[in-house]
Amino acid sequence: MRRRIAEPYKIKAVEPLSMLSYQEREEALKSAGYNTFLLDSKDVYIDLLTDSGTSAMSDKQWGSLMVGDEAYAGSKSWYRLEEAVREVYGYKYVLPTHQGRGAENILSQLKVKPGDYVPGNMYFTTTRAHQEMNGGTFVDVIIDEAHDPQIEVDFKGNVDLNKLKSLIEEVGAHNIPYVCLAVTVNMAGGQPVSMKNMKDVYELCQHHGIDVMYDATRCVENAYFIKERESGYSEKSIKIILKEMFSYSDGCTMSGKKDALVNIGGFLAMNDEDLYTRSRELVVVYEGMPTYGGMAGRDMEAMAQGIYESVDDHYIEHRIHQVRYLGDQLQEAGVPMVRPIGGHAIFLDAKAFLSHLDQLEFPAQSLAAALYLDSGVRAMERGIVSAGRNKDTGEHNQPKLEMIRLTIPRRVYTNNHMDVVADSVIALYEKREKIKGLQMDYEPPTLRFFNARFSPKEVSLIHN
Ligand code: PLI
Repeated sequence: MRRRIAEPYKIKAVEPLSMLSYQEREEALKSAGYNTFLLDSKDVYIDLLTDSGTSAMSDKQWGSLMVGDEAYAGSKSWYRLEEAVREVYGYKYVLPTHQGRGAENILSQLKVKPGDYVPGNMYFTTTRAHQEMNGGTFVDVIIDEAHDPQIEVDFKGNVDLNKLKSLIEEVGAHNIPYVCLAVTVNMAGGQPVSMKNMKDVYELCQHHGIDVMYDATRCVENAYFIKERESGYSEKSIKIILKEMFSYSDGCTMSGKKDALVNIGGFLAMNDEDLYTRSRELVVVYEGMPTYGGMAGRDMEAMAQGIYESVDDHYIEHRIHQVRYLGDQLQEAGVPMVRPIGGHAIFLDAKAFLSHLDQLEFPAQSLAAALYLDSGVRAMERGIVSAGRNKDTGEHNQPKLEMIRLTIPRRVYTNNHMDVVADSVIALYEKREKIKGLQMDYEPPTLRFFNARFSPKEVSLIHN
């Protein structure tokens, strides 16, 4: 008999949820222009917009806030955070930043120059933006399978070594400041990279004198997939696996808002002393003193504690299994989604779900709106709206992947909440042809997905 995995914590403080009626949700959706980014949190029942900064802190983390040292310089809390990063991640030098993109800014400014190429296993929006703002060109070197939602591959986040080798041959190693390796890959559906692939990438890069910098944002989730799927790791602890992962890199950027179990914070870490010295100078310009970097002392205390808790084997086992618990129910009901199920979210394939809609009727936006209307669950559009317009032609970019992301915050919801989400998605899938398309009434010039407004193309979004 398969044994179930329950939450490895009990609940000490509760936060009541809003439970609006269908009519109230209809009103809220209308005033938000059918865009889930514009909904007020007070109108949302189960919030799966993002796993970023939405984690629940533990009693120890809340307790640690009281011992936060708010000194402007040389805060004790900074030294505790530095020690936690050194111990768990293994890098020699650490600098605090207000969140992940703060670290990306400093790294890109120091390493990327005009004409450079930055290979990566798919991109993340802010990471690529910083590389491009410094004159670099991002080059996707992820395996082809990552772009196909249906192909089942254990390590769909892996780098295709042949793509990387060809790029090095084509542009020369001196034009590649570093390889940016994300563990796991958010935009591919939270897909992991294997230890072997990390090692191979590192060896190839060392041979050519190219640095490997990880985007470590969801590194603990990646470590769990290695434990589960890669031979030789099933008996090893997450802490040991993580240390080995980082040994195949020269540094990392980190958004503490995900795997470090805090609501704000990040860091930049590296082994090279010269890069550290130069980064310290930019931290002062953009983030604050190198002993707080945009965080309050109490934030640093909470992150130090969160880093230790994140490598607890029971915590991460439940985390991955909770995402899978939701995904498995949807998969059994035949709901189309990115496979295999990744670490932090379920990505529904809105193109297949609402196959009667044209991509120009915004299927993912419509599905996210319909889900909110049906049950108050908030998801995020990752399709044609997020992809924006072509700079030259002004036409909509029509991405292959038209998805909504059901992102599971860490330690926040129980499996009963996952059941409610599954019931709603399945109910919508059963009456999918009744869900109609949207038209865009207001389109902001940049990052339109945040503020765009829509309305149903027909009388109502769902024809009940
Ligand atoms: O939001 P930041 O600045 O702390 O982190 C930026 C960032 C970097 N890398 C990756 C892989 C991310 O997923 C990421 C932020 N992700 C957000 C906000 C998300 O909703 O997925």
